[in-house]
Amino acid sequence: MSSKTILRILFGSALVLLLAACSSGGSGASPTLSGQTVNLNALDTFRYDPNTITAKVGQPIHLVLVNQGNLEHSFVIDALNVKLEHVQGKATGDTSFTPTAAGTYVFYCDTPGHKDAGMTGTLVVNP
Ligand SMILES: [Cu+2]
Repeated sequence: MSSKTILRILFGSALVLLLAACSSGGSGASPTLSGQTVNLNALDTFRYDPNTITAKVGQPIHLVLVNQGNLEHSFVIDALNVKLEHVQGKATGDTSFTPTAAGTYVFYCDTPGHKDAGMTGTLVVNP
């Protein structure tokens, strides 16, 4: 093995270690909360069931949208950049997100006309 090769190997593993250190280092402060899975039914009557979700700041939410109808539905929270679109009739889609600030957030279906027809709900994030 030439010394050049050894150097290359050393440099390579240093880089890997650096990357590992970067990706495992979180931003710190927030306590680790166990996540919750929320099953939300989307209905062709332009309703979600349930239409209220309760969570805590820093608690990961795994949202499962179960489309019980035949129309395409979606789940969008603009303020949290959550967008789960094009869930076809009788299909299921899912997304995960973690609210970082307490508050009340509106979620809605962005299939044209559905929000106006009342397809909205509320996510309550407690401190
Ligand atoms: Cu919809």
